[in-house]
Amino acid sequence: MDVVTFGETMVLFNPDSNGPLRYAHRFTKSIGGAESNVAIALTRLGHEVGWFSRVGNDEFGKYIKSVIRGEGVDVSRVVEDEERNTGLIFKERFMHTDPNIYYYRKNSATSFLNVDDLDYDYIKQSKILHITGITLALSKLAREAVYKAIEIAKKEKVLISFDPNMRFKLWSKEEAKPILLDIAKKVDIILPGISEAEMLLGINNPKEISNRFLDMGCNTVAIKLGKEGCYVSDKNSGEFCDGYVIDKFEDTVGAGDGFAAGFLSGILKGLSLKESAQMANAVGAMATLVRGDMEGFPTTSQVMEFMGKEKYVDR
Ligand code: KDG
Repeated sequence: MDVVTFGETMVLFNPDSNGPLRYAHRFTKSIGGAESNVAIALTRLGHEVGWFSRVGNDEFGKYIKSVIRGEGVDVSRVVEDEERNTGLIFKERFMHTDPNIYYYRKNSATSFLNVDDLDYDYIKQSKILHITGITLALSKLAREAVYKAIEIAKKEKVLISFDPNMRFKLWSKEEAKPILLDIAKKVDIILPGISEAEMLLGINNPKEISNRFLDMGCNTVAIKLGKEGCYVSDKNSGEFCDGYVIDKFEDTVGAGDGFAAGFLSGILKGLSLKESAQMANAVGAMATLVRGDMEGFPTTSQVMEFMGKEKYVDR
């Protein structure tokens, strides 16, 4: 397995029309979850990926498993909870801004994800363990599971990648900050957005942010700068990498996960830091071209074409 990741995936109801949710009558059903988004994106890029979670033993839990399995991600370690329901997520769309997100995930099955749901050998045999701050925010149990997974990965020399993925609807800045900083000290690769990094460190200069994370013990830092691209660094180098200009995007949710997948894919394929950053920017940008959190992730040849590195023959 190239990457193992875990966290909450919810059934996502995306209204077919714009405007306040109370006036939306038709919805497109899909799934949303930062970690499964990364898993799906990596699979499209040709990697072997495992995702696990605790879902309800209900129709929605079965739907999530079947969608993610259908994408080619291994879901063999997903636990079905007999007592709690699968979480739900609704979007509310407006033309001029990012969608509003409404969660129905309090006390969901995944918030009962716990250390007993971790399969030691499953984590051990992967090259990268990818975790996000969302799982840390779900509950004390889920947080303990993240700490345990990190412990396993460190013991078995599995690289750990971490996207802080701040979700202020799940926890406050005061609660999140010490925990996210503590995790940042334990991981190899950190992929914060610039505003998340600013929230964590109180500085907004990408080079300084990056140095701080490197000093904490991270080996690789990729700071997402939105349409400006990213700043990537390791102990030997640091550079800005331009983003792709998207004139008309459909849905920005999932772009950060596409970025993470593109970056990890680059690392797994042995690309340079700069090339991995370009791949990350491209996959992140392409995620915004399609409505839905994971539908827009490209295959390798699609992303190559987008980056101008391969010619697509359409007929
Ligand atoms: O990163 C995108 C995810 O945030 C989205 O797909 C849903 O996991 C989700 C969340 O908690 O918001």
